Amino acid sequence: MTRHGPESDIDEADLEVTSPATYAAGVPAVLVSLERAYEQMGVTRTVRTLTRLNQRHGFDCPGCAWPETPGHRKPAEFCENGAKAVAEEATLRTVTPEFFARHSVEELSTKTDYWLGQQGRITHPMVLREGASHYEPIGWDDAFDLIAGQLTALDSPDEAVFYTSGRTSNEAAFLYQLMIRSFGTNNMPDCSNMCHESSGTALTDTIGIGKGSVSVPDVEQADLILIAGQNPGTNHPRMLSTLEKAKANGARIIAINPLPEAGLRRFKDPQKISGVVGQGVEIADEFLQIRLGGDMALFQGLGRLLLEAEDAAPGTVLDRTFLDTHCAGFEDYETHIREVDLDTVVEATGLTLAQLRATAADLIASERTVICWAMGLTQHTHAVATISEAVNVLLARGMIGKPGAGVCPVRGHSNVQGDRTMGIWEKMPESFLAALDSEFDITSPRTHGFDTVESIRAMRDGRASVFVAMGGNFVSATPDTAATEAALRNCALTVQVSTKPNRSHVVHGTTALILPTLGRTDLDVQDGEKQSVSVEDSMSMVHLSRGRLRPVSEHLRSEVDIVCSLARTLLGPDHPVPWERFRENYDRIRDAISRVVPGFDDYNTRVRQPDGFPLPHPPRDSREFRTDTGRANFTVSELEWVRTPPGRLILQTMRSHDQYNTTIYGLDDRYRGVKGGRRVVLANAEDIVELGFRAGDLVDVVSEWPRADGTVEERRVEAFRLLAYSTPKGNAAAYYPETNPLVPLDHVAKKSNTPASKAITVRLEAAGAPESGGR
Ligand SMILES: Nc1nc2c(c(=O)[nH]1)N[C@H]1C(S)=C(S)[C@@H](COP(=O)(O)OP(=O)(O)OC[C@H]3O[C@@H](n4cnc5c(=O)[nH]c(N)nc54)[C@H](O)[C@@H]3O)O[C@H]1N2
Ligand SMILES: Nc1nc2c(c(=O)[nH]1)N[C@H]1C(S)=C(S)[C@@H](COP(=O)(O)OP(=O)(O)OC[C@H]3O[C@@H](n4cnc5c(=O)[nH]c(N)nc54)[C@H](O)[C@@H]3O)O[C@H]1N2
Ligand SMILES: [Mo]
Repeated sequence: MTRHGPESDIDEADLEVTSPATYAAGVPAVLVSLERAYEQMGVTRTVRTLTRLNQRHGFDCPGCAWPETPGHRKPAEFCENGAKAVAEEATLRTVTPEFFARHSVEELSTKTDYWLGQQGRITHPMVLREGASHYEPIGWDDAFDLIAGQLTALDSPDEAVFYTSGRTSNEAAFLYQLMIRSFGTNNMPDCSNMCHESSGTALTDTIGIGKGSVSVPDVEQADLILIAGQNPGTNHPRMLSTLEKAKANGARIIAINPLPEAGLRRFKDPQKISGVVGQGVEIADEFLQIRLGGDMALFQGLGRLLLEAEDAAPGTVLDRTFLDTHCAGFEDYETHIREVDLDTVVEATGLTLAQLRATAADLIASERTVICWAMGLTQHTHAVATISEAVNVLLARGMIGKPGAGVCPVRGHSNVQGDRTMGIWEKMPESFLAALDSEFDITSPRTHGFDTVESIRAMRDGRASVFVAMGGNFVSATPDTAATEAALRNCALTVQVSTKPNRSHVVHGTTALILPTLGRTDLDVQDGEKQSVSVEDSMSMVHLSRGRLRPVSEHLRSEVDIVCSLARTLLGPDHPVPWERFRENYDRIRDAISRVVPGFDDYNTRVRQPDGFPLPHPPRDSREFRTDTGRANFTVSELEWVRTPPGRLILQTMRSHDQYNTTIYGLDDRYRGVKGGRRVVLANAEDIVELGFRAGDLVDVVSEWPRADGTVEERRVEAFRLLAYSTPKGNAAAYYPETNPLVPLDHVAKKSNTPASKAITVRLEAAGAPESGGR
């Protein structure tokens, strides 16, 4: 089998393993953020950016989607990883036409995403012409002509695919989907397909809206907070401050995770003296070290224990008034959940009956419960059912639509939720399309488009041949790297609107374009006027973001500009949408949005209020549930969980502390004690011995995927260091994107089609055998 993908980052001699940290943030976090910032931006730019981060009149952090605390903001409302994200974007390093002249695409394709990203910001639009070995500069107008020419030559608009990553502003996203629908397709895959699609699907079916129902003050007031399948210390560090406040108010916090993540154990707020010298705060009161994919069983088991407690003390556990007034399907749920076998729950979760009973008791004692979750719940084949079971438990106790209680899917990209609100979705509802059509006098296509996995299949099979990406790194972020790379190479044209080089520039179609764009931190001036954009956070708050930094190159264009200019070329001068007027002044885009998207009335005025404004959320605001039954729906699902076949492990693919998705900041995972390398597999010490290895061994990881005909499809990554780590038996963990070659394209969540990246069946083989190509 041939080695796949770029060379390894690891210099083996550098890989160092220490015991995992027991606290998050604190002094090392401050030092790391300043160090990274100075290194990339220099002192002046560092001061200018970090003091503007998440401030009113400043820019929204391009890190995660956790909201700013409303009302008062600390002078430094950011975290270590937010500062790293900013440093990456505001870097003074540049990737110029000379860079592309020096390095052939073939050479660049041997580099890792880490190396590529570290080169800096792209300064000029670049083209790779058919058969050429190097990217060369191209004028903006020529680039738009090239794209428009290829798009209009297609037999059908449905042969084009338009991807969106989740940093794109509301204004750019709205115009982008408007251009795509005007062109005639709904092929709009986005990063959300790989992220919280399972949450959106489950929540829309159960409570009638695919967004979280709590605000920051709700979390702060909760009695009980369950945090399942989420690593906030690394991925949402500002959430720890909210949790710390909740704790100070008396909240009990239960972490549900196969790994003892540092941020969930102890948090030192670097902005408080106590955080510097003290021991920090124990965030989690209880840690349920659950087996991968065991959460559905957990919530079903908890449901059964709640019903039993209600039997023992009728009228004390279930919220009968809420059930009678607002819910549908409780009787079916009750019948089904009474049959749940607790022994199976114990086996599926790896938890003890005592832990289950204690958690049920906590749920019963709490008058205000919040359940938070992220990728540990959404990236499983039974993710939608799992999240629906979490909702069942909350509904039974009346925990939606009252202060201090509710569902809290914690979003990833800073505007991934806003992009959806703006219409970036392959299956927007008729109400949205009708409003769009009447505002602009266009006819949007009604057939659903391709999501991410479907897009890969379509390009692979030749059903789509032009790929345009508004941000992101499709090649590295999507599953089944070999299949995805083949799919993109199969395209006639691939176009990436990007800030920095990544693998999606060097794995390309016959012709390829890189269009360099402004980021959040950059000053955006159109026709002499400074422009602001807006974003929606994980809790449906919309606010303005304005960059201040002088762009590293005069050739960069804003995403809004790129969309408007391309649209004018593609759709012609007579198109009814006033593209040029939109480009000149983003207030005009917001005015149009206010007429199309519900909840945005008076957009331009309200978005200029100090904390922005909240979008309506019927369950949260008035216990109104716009589902098929007009009520909050209980869900009945047959229990599914993940079994480990003999001699195999179930592998989750996750983030280290030193990366932003496919952007790798460095090679250390400080909290987990892994330093100087990313090609590692963390496994239970007993498993390592039972599988015939020793900790420290170099292994190949081979995933196994059963074909319909009974044979097994294999995928392999080579030369990973095997490390003993605290995780349930039968489970293992490794970093994404390096392990994406292992994720089979068809291994997806039911209903949401999200790649099941947290449960891959693998076996380990000794590396180094000549035929395995290991090092
Ligand atoms: N610094 C930084 N911040 C980020 C990102 C980043 O890469 N870097 N990415 C952003 C994005 S797009 C997203 S979506 C979020 C991601 O935020 P997370 O969802 O926190 O990211 P992951 O690293 O995928 O971590 C998944 C967590 O779930 C646990 N887990 C895995 N499987 C299971 C399971 O079956 N059950 C349970 N209970 N737990 C499980 C893992 O051990 C891990 O703690 O972060 C956002 N913020
Ligand atoms: N195995 C596995 N796979 C996963 C996951 C996992 O947990 N495991 N997680 C999934 C998840 S949750 C997500 S969200 C996806 C992430 O998928 P993507 O969103 O596609 O990937 P990113 O790495 O966030 O994209 C980084 C690139 O975006 C560009 N960029 C940065 N800022 C801007 C900007 O302001 N504008 C523009 N136009 N471009 C910009 C830069 O060129 C950078 O290289 O990955 C998914 N893939
Ligand atoms: Mo994400």
